[in-house]
Amino acid sequence: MYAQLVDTGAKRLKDLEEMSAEERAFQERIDAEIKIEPKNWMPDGYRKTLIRQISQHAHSEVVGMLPEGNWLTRAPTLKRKLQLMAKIQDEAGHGLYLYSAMETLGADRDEEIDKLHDGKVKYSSIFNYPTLSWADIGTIGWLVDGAAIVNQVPLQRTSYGPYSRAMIRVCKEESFHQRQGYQILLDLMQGGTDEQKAMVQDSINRFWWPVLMMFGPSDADSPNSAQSMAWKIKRHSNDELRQRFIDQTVPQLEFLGCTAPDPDLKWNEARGHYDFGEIDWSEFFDVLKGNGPCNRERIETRKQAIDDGAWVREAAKAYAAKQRARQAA
Ligand code: FAQ
Repeated sequence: MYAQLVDTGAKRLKDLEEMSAEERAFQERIDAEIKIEPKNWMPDGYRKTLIRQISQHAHSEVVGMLPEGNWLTRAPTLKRKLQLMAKIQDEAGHGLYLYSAMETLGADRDEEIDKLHDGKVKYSSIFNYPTLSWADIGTIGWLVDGAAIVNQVPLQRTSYGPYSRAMIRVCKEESFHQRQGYQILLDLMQGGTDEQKAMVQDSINRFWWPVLMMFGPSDADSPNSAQSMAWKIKRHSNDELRQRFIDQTVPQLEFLGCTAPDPDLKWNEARGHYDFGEIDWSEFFDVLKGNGPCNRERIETRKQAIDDGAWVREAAKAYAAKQRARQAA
């Protein structure tokens, strides 16, 4: 089993015999599907990879509140506003579970957030695109949360216990997000004016390709995948999950009565999957470098939120100090 992983990995991974006793016990535990817990011994690389992935994931949840937050004051009805508010609050909660899971690995939350604000670490590329119409709120719920679900369902079985348990809870909430997004689009497509239907199609046209990029670079260009899969942090490759998402999503797209901006998208009977066109990876890497339409605005908004919230943190600290003094007296 382990030998197979070694052979398929892009990086040369060690054989069991080459490992120290600690490393071997660790890998055997992973191979036996026993979760790694915070107090267990783990290789430095495993810890670093998890801190990288979980912190990026947490930052994505938090920055991901901004595109939808843009429409809170303009939601078309009170019901839609409440649903959107609940969804955005869920994303804040996901960020908190994930930062907590990251802290169990010895990382410091404030330091990791500083790295985000200094542009030293990444968050999901998708949140650097603007939300130009109300239909974008439906599209984000349906496609962005939909892609997040496809990526996160296997992460429920990731090898690190706290991350896996956080994902179980997150996935339940993401399902509601996906459905509320799809419902927004269905209502617009089934009961809307021609203008509203055009707004939905325009939104799908803008989000389709960036959503496919969410799964990360193609397998040949994914430096972390081989090791992360050997450690069972990732359970499937980026391309496998991208294909799964497309296969699941196209029937929903057809039911809506919309199309994807991809002339090569078609069912391939022999493969049992949809074929799709070339992704423009230069756009993806450009967004990662900070040159997407909203990168600068997103980070500035997050920094401003930290500054604006300083008085809350100070008040909470003063209150806690007072409580401690009372208890000590
Ligand atoms: N954006 O070697 P790989 C959500 C980076 S869902 C930016 O393949 P890996 C819910 C990658 O970090 C979104 N960077 O890397 C929501 C690496 O750079 P590094 C968050 C990306 O880690 C919905 C480099 O490219 N979900 O927030 C992206 O093995 C609506 C090479 O890539 C997660 O984070 C990208 N799309 O695989 C919230 C899921 N893709 O660090 C609000 C957990 C790749 O070496 C509203 N993460 N990169 O400098 C994962 O599953 C993995 O980290 C992948 C990337 C699959 C994203």
